[in-house]
Amino acid sequence: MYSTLPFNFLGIDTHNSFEESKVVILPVPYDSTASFRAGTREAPLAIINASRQVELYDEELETEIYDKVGIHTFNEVMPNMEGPKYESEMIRRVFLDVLEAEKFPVMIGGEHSLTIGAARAIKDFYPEISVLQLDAHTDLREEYENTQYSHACVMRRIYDEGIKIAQVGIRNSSKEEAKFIKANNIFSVTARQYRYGYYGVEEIVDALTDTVYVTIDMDVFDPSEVPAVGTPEPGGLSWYEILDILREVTFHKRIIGFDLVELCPIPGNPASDFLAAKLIYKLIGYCFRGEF
Ligand SMILES: [Mn+2]
Repeated sequence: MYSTLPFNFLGIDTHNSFEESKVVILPVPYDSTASFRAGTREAPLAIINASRQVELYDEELETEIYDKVGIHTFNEVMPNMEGPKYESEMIRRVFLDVLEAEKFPVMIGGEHSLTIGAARAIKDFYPEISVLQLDAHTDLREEYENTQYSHACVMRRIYDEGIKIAQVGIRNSSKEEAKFIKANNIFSVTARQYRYGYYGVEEIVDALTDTVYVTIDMDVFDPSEVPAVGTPEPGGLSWYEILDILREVTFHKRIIGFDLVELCPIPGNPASDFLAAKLIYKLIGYCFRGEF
């Protein structure tokens, strides 16, 4: 005897159709501009694989989240080989379709440049959107390695759209980026400032508009918890610190979608993949808990 689980996020065989789901998972296996360890294109598959081991009952929210909201998994979005500019335009159109259908998009990257397309689509629907970025890097470069669409430029492109941004977990920034942050008064909190209490969740909430998109670069976590990233920076935030931020922000703001990017799976070491899968499920639960 053997049993099979459907190959979707969580391996669920009910509450998974597009029609009955509020949440749509968008796996985007794309990396082209990674600067250190490549391989984020492997992440969507690894995370979906790991998600099939995630317990459906959430011990904190005391419910089976999927059963309340419905979670539909899209087929992988085929990469556009013309380059990250074209890829982000394609992601913009995918997001427009999902938002048009009044669904809640959850993108699994892939590299961080994908978020440019997501933010542009979201701004069409929600002009007053702000973006909460959990990341080790500021990603505010004007250009990197001859492209304005590098993972290192993602937040600069989003800022250029006139979208308010707030970043937390930072511990790596170029001199130019640091200047840009000061000159434009951008809310940018380092991991150290957060860990030692110079800034708390309250300030993060205050820095955002009422409608928020969240982008999680997995290198925001400490490499002891998430070693599987392209650029493992020491001194990252912990599972519980990240959950505290997300719990509070979702409590006070309306989240209209999120992405999780830059996981770079290490074969034979599924801990990071599993953490990513569980984080996605938790955050879906936080975003919808008011409706349970
Ligand atoms: Mn990033």
